[in-house]
Amino acid sequence: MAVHVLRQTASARLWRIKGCAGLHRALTTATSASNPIILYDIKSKLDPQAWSPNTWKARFALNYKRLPYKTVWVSYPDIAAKLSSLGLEPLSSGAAPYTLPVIADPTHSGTPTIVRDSFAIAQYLDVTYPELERPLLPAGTHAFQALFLHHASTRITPTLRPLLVPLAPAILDAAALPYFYRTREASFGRPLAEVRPSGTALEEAWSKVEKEFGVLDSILQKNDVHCGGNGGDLVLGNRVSFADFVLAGLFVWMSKFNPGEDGNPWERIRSWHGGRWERLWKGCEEFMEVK
Ligand SMILES: N[C@@H](CCC(=O)N[C@@H](CS)C(=O)NCC(=O)O)C(=O)O
Repeated sequence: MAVHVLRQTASARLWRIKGCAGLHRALTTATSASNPIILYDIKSKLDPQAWSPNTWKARFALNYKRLPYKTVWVSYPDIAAKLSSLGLEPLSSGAAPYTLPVIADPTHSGTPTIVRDSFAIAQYLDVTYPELERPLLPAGTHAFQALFLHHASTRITPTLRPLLVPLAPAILDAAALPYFYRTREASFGRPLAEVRPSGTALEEAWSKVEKEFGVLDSILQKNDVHCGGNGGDLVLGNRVSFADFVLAGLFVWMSKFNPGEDGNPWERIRSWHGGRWERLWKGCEEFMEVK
């Protein structure tokens, strides 16, 4: 079970998951409609702006818990400075040392609690607001939820990245573009214009995506009644959890692009596997508000 570690800086209390020594309640929060949680999300030209799959996981979590929050939009090149000003240090590894989502939860001391990373945010919200009785990580499923996130991040997202990342400049704010091209070209090792396949290679790339969703479909079929499951369309069957938001975050991300040659990515996949993904989207639809 997660432990919250609070480190006080001049501007913030920082909440971190560390080890598994026991369950702690976070400090008393002062969140209210007039003093909401702040969700830092990545700016875009869209209306509403929300598009990033990772920050959507945190937005789904806040909406599901019906917590008051408001979004502060940050352009890619400003993320590092914004998070440093909140007292966060760079992540020790990875190409992007500062990432969103991050939330700032008001406390009675006036110093907000800062939480980074979507899974840590889900843990924090469950620990801090148990009275809401809407767990993102229902008891007994913590390791499963982490495994599900790991599976999606290592098997599904990598098949989508070459198809979707090159489309992002079309929806980003102008200030983000030089940063986005520089960092993404470094990560792919070639110009972004050369990353997205076309022609038969494009269809092959989509086949890889379909194959990975097929693996997940066969796993989720274990929830069917004839397999002894409860028969629902969500990852835990008939109960919403963080794992659904991992997938729904990817679906919302896919829905934001219109590449032309191969159509809207979400429109392409929504009917795959007997409409499973469409049904999962519907199960999460009531938590898609952008505040
Ligand atoms: N594991 C993290 C991943 C967060 C992440 O990679 N966020 C991306 C946006 S989707 C980001 O902020 N990147 C900043 C950058 O590329 O500079 C989470 O789920 O919170």
